This record gives sequence, structure tokens and C-alpha cells, in this order.
Amino acid sequence: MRIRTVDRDPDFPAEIKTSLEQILPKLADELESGDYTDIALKRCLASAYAVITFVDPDTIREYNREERGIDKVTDCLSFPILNINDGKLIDPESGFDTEFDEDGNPVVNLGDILLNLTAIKDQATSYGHSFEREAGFLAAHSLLHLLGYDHIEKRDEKLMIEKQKSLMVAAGLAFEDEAKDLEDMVDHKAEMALPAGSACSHCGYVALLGRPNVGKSTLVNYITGMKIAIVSHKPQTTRTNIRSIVNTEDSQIIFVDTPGVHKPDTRMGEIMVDKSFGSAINSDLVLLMADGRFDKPGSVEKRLIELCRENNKKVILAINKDDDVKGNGLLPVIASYAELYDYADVVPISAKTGHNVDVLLDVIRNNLPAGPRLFDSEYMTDQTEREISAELIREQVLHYIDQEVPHGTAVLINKFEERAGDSAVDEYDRDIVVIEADIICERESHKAIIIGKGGQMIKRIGSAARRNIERMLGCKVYLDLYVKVRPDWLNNEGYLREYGLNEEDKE
Ligand SMILES: Nc1nc2c(ncn2[C@@H]2O[C@H](COP(=O)(O)OP(=O)(O)OP(=O)(O)O)[C@@H](O)[C@H]2O)c(=O)[nH]1
Ligand SMILES: [Mg+2]
Repeated sequence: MRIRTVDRDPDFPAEIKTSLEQILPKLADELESGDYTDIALKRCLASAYAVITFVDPDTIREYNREERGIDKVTDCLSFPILNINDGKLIDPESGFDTEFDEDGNPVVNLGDILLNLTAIKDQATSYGHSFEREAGFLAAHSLLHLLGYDHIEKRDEKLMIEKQKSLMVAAGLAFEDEAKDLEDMVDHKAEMALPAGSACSHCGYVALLGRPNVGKSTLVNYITGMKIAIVSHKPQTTRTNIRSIVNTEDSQIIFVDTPGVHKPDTRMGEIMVDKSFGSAINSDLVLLMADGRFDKPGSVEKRLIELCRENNKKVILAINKDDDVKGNGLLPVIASYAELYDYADVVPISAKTGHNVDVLLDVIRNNLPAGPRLFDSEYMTDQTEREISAELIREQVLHYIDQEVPHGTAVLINKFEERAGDSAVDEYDRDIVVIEADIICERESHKAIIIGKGGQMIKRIGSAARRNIERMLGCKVYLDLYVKVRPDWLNNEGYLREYGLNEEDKE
């Protein structure tokens, strides 16, 4: 395996860059010869390459904003190309785009890494170790990401730390106390492992309320860094209350993302709005989200504010989509909302770019009471993999199909079967998950649209959803979709219950 470097930070001292370039071949050799991949991927590594680009803080910030929607400087970014999980190719049969080198030999591109040399130098100084040690650590970490390792789940993190440790030792970069050091440096919330019941200074439920499409789910996904709630440009995307939990050492915020409040014209619509109102009433704090592109509150916002007044709620107003408002355009919005309620605070944000979201989080935390942590810090959502899979399928229906058809669809998972591989080490080590799901719609004509000419549409929906579910589950997925017609199911209590849309909130 080879690592190609590209220098896009010409002002950074050349001799420091050279010291880093000497480390990279050691990491590449160890990845190719050590125990980091399965046999199939190991064969590819012999003719594979990764590109590491040295960049300055402004450039990495631009990439972070463009590619991840996070407008912040970071130390490194990795962009894998192959579909790999823990060093195993997820879909070896589908192959990958093979390139050819200058001699006409086939080569495989593993992906790109950006290293922010200025940040690395600063971090090395603050940790009190060498630039090579810090840069080597981040390069090793990023290369492991290209090979499908991550640290979202505790078990994955443990494996990644283990692999990173041996990579660092082989490259001669580890400290004596390297195990502890590496664990300290992998930034992950689960690392804190704070149990329910432990004391924290700020803890509670935050109901996130607003009209459909205002950006509620986008905000929660941004804050948690996970795609728990699906997002679309069509209104009424979220249909039920979804809890996502954000922990720090001293706080726990339980966000309840709710269905957008609207004037319902079906039984399902009524249930959705009731869920939003119910979560507001039961919350410790209401986060009311307004769209900064509209000067005045509409009937939905006024109704929500009345509900808060009747229930004596503490309210923080987040004015979203400030990326789409020019100059002082938010001032009249703030003034017209200020007439309606005595908010605990008002924060303009962009859930899309992340602008001011850190300020909003601080404000939320400071307005929550002290109390015992309600959930273990490892518990991140009340949504199961099965439920998120159903939503990821519905998201593609919303994405590909126009007009009213998607609003009359539901997804019902009939089979969710996890199959472990021969070499599985524990129950999470799945090779494949087999999913069978029904897409329910209201009319035969809608069924024809969802299936499409020659089955083209359902195929497109299925493969896009499958890719997203694979990303979420971290393994290969077989997805079979069927389309079924259930006339007027949106007004039928039996169907609504069957599709999980009319059940009491989970405890
Ligand atoms: N420009 C801009 N667009 C945003 C922002 N936040 C969300 N959006 C977009 O607004 C649309 C709706 O976002 P969602 O997060 O699904 O909205 P929601 O409030 O959860 O909607 P419902 O689930 O229907 O109630 C999507 O197309 C988002 O990309 C933002 O800060 N700026
Ligand atoms: Mg939503």
C-alpha cells in the first residue's frame, strides 16, 4: 500500500513536513502486513493507495463545512471510498472502480485524508509531545477510518483503539503508557460511561417544537452527530416523538424531536400534533424553533406559545436558518416574537451549518435543573435499529416521489434477521442483516408510482435506502421491499397501531 502526499499548505515549515513524510510509509507497511483487514482486502492493499493532503486551518474548515455541515476547524478529516467495515469489504461482489498507474497496473483508491498541520503542531505542544507523535497518531487514526474502523459504538471503539495501538507501536510512535494515552485521546462520549442516577448539575427533557420543515430533526442530528431522525424538504417528515440524549460529564439533555405542528386533516395528523403537545407539557424546557426567513410568527407559533403559557413553561426560542437571512434581517423577527412571551433566551442558529449551535447548547444546559442522570451515558436514543431502518426507507420514498403520495405512505418491517459470520466474536459481529419491508400506500395509482416503470422506482428507493441502512448498521444488508395498498389507513386506528404510529410514548 502506498500513501501519496499533496502539499496545500506551502507556508508550513518544510522540515516538519519531511519528518511526517518519513513516518507514513511505516504506517502503510504495517497496515499491509499486520492484522488489520480480512484476506480479500489484504490482497487489494498490495495495489492500493491513500492520499494525504496537508492543509491550513481555513481549508480544513471549508471542507468540514461543505462535506459535513460543521463550520469548525478540525485537526483531520477522512473520506473513505470503499464500503468497508472493520477491515472487511462489505460488498466484495459489487467490486470497485479500479484505476491504473503510469505503468498500466491496476490500483485501488482507498480515499482521502486531510491533515491540518497547524492544529497538529499546536496540539503536540499542548499534550507535551512531538509533532511526529501527534501527526502519526492522527494519520494512523484516519487511515483506520479509510479501512472501515470507527468509534461510534463502544465495541467498535475498543477494536479501533486496539488496532491503533498496534499500528503506533509498529511505527515506533507509541509511548510506554501508550494504551492509556490512546484511550484518552480518542474523543468519544461513551468513554465517560456515566451511569443513570449519578448527580449532574443540569439534566432534563427538552421538547423541540415548531412548524413542519423548520429544521427540528436537522438540529438534533447535528447535535448528536448521528442520523437518528430522517430529514426531508417536504413538511410533516417526523411522525412520532424521537428521543436523543446528549451527555457531558456534568449534564444530560434529553431532546424530544416532535412532529411539526400543523392543522391535521387525518387521524394520523391528530395523533402527531397530540404527541408534540404532550411532549411540551411533560418537558422541563421547551425549545421553540422559528424560521428566521419569516418576519412574524404564524398561527402555529402563536398556538405553541399559548400552550406554553397555559402550562407555565420555560421557553428558549431558536431562530433557525440564519444562513439564509441577509444582514440584520433577523432583528424584526426577534422583535415580533419578543412581544409574545418572556423567553428564557433567544438564539439565532443554523441547524444546517451548525452556526451558534454551541451557544444554544450552553443556554439549554444552563436552563435545566440539577438532578440525577436519567439514562446511562451510553444510551443515545430510544429508537431501535429496526425503527431507524424503517424510517431510512421512508426517507427515500420522500426523496424520490413527488407531491402527496409520500404523505400517504408508511413502512412496516416484517423481517429483521441478523446473521453472524463464521468468525463472529460476539452478538454484534453481524455479517448480514436481512430486512423485508412493506411500503404501505393509499391507492393502486400510488402503488404504480412507487413501483415505477419496469420496477425502476422501487429499485432506486431500495438501493438508496439499503446503502444508508448499511452505513447505520455497519454491515451488509439484503433489503426486499413490497408495496401494499391499504385504503384510508391514515384514518384507521387498527392500521395506525400496527404501523407503530398510535402507541403510547416509550418509557
Ligand atoms: N438553509 C437551511 N435549511 C435548513 C436548516 N435546517 C434545516 N434545513 C432544511 O429544512 C428542511 C426541513 O428540515 P427537517 O429537519 O426535516 O425539518 P423538521 O422541522 O424536522 O420537519 P418535520 O419533521 O416535517 O416537522 C430540510 O430540507 C433541511 O435541509 C438551516 O439551518 N438552514
Ligand atoms: Mg422532523
